[in-house]
Amino acid sequence: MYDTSEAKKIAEKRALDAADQEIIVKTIEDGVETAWDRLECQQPQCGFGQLGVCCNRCTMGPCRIEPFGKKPDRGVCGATADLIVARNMLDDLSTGAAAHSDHGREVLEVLLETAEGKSQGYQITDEEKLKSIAEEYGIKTEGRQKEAVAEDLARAMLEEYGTLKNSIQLVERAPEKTKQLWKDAGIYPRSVDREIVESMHRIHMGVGADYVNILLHAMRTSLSDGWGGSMMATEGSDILFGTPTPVTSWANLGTLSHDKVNVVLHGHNPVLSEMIVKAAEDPELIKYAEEMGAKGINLVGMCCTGNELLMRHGIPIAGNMLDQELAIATGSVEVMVIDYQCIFPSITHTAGCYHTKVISTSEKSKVQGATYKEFHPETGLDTAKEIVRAAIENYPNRNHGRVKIPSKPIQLMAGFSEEAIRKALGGTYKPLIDAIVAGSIKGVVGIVGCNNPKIRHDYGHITLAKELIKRDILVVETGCAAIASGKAGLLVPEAADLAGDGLKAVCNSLGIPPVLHMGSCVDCSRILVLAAHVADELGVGIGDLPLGGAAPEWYSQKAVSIGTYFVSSGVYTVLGIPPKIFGSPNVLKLLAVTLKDVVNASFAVEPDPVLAADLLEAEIERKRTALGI
Ligand code: XCC
Repeated sequence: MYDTSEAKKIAEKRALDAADQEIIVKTIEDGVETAWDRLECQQPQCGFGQLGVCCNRCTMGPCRIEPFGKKPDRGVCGATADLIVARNMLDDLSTGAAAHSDHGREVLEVLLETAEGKSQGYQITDEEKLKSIAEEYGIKTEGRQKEAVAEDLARAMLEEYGTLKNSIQLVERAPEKTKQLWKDAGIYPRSVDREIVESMHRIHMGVGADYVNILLHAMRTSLSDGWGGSMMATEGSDILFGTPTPVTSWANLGTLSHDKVNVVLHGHNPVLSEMIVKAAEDPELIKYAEEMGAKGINLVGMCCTGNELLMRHGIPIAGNMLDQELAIATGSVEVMVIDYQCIFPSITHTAGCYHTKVISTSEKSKVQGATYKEFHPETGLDTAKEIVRAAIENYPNRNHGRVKIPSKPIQLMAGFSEEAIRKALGGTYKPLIDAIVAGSIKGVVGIVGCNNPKIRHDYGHITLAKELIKRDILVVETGCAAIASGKAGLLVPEAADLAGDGLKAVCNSLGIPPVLHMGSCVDCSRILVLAAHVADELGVGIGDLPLGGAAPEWYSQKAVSIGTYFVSSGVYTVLGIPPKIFGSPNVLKLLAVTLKDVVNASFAVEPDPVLAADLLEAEIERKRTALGI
């Protein structure tokens, strides 16, 4: 057991944010295990695994390759380090692509059921977007009911998952030059499910034994995610729930309430949580909460479900990935609703230390110890009301003596969809392009991805974002990176004071923050669309633009897919956590060097965020010079 000053020192090492530190101290005092404790218990982590040279695919193994040039240099089947590393990477990437794309499929299924009049509580909110995407798909819109158009569109988009036409419609949004590069390299994506299934085939023993060929398929699979499954998740959600527009709200664990029923919405897919937002406005349920002694119902988001609700409704966001256990440890959460992805399997163990109930809602994502309330669109609103009722009924079980909630939530601005950014610029990207040409904005970097207890919570995101804006580089963000910036106060127009003179002047004239929150992780597709529009206006490929990407604290297979579709689309991307590829110098060289000749972008690994900013700035300068600006 630690005394309080020791606990504070530990908390400072673990997290950057003061509100997080306060609750980390509480976890230590309460004896509640967190990811940081589990990481310590895992030390030393397996070196073979970290280098990616461990193969556990078949029962001739598991095998591992000696990384320093000695024996064994092949697995039992004969696979080399190059092959093992490449197959492992394709496996990780395809898992991530599958997660994004399957989420997209579920959104489209709700769109279809809504169009057919079978869902409960849903409606088509953004008719303009419905119409414009339907037109992209060649669906007739004139004189037709929105439901009829939506039905055709949902079917056409669902068909993309296994389409026989060997192309995905939304991929057409990429600039001509970029698409030609993909065709020349043989990585033009053919369908969403096909690339993922083929990945599983290719990593079977005795199929692909050429690491280059395997990595090319990894690029194709990632493109089917970014320009396919993820983009469909974003667009389908916008049609159903509205395309985000700028909104102000609050972030950090201080968004939890002392006297209201706290419901935390955690995961990725907004289809159920959208109904919970409706349910929480039900006067009968609000009255019920008051009868149970609370002052109302307080919804807060977490991770990307939180981002979806923040972007569209301004629901406050309690935190990012490493905050999930901390939220529960405040002792104030009646219910944590989980859908899927990035939910610690131990979450019910954490909840068991307090009165919190975990309610799982997806058949794919059941968790032992959680209450399971299966979600179906036909009964979406009823299920949502049941969940809110369960939270209200748990309020009397809150032990107020064990509650600690940080006092100061931080204000933020979110809702910067691609459409909203374009509108803020006056309807065209010309002002942004002019600012880039004039050098007042040097370029744009997308900071995306997760938290990872291997790096001080939010330190990588915040240090990099501050460093870039100081250098007049506009930052756009999604996922846990964006939440980190919210907590750190970078998502408000006043944060422009931290930017260089050029960027500061642009932000002040538009009234926007220097770091723009563009949404959840599937909304990295919004960044692609933005890049495509700018490239089209200039008549170049995405790879020609002064853009960069970064994932300073990534942990997830989904981030492998995002990073790879960024690079494949032409965006140089710096990773703060080394990927599991260092056991193969050939794979490393291909990803960090050779790819530049193929797509004019590559990966880099740099754990120090200040040095990462140097790399990104140098690459932005390289592209500016090539453009003659
Ligand atoms: Fe998950 Fe999307 Fe990563 Fe955050 S950023 S830890 S993947 S919640 Ni998506």
